[in-house]
Amino acid sequence: MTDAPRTQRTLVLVKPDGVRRGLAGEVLRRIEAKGYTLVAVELRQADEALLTEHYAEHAGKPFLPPLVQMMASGPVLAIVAEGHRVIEGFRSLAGATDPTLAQPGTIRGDLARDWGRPVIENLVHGSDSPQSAAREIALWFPAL
Ligand code: DAT
Ligand code: MG
Repeated sequence: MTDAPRTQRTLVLVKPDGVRRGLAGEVLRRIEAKGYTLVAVELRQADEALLTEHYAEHAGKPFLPPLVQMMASGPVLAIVAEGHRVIEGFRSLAGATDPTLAQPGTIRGDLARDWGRPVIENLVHGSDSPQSAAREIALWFPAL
């Protein structure tokens, strides 16, 4: 099974909370089980500069400093996945940002919860548009 030629790529991150809890493999499993292709997979310790750039859209928001701190608290599994409509497809697999409200059946709905900390810990990041995906893939995997 292969995709039509004009396919799409997205950046997925298993955040440090997911890696710490041993859920990196479960996220990869769900991406593969859905039928998307893995293009790159790398365990990485991100620094503040990369994370501030990654979350540039959230500059000035009160949750940005704790978010960057949490994202730098341990390694992340950085993934590029490919397939027709994979950007919205992975967002759908991930579920809503707030893990308390994320639907059961989604990664966040099944596996994440709100711990009452300053930043929401919700296991995964997924690019939210073709523009974000291109920017984020260039940032995390400049060789691609
Ligand atoms: P998403 O990761 O669903 O694209 P986002 O881009 O709006 O969500 O926010 C990035 C991350 O920041 C999100 O995954 C969890 C955290 N976050 C978002 N809104 C928050 C808030 N109001 N308080 C605390 N953390 C928040
Ligand atoms: Mg986002």
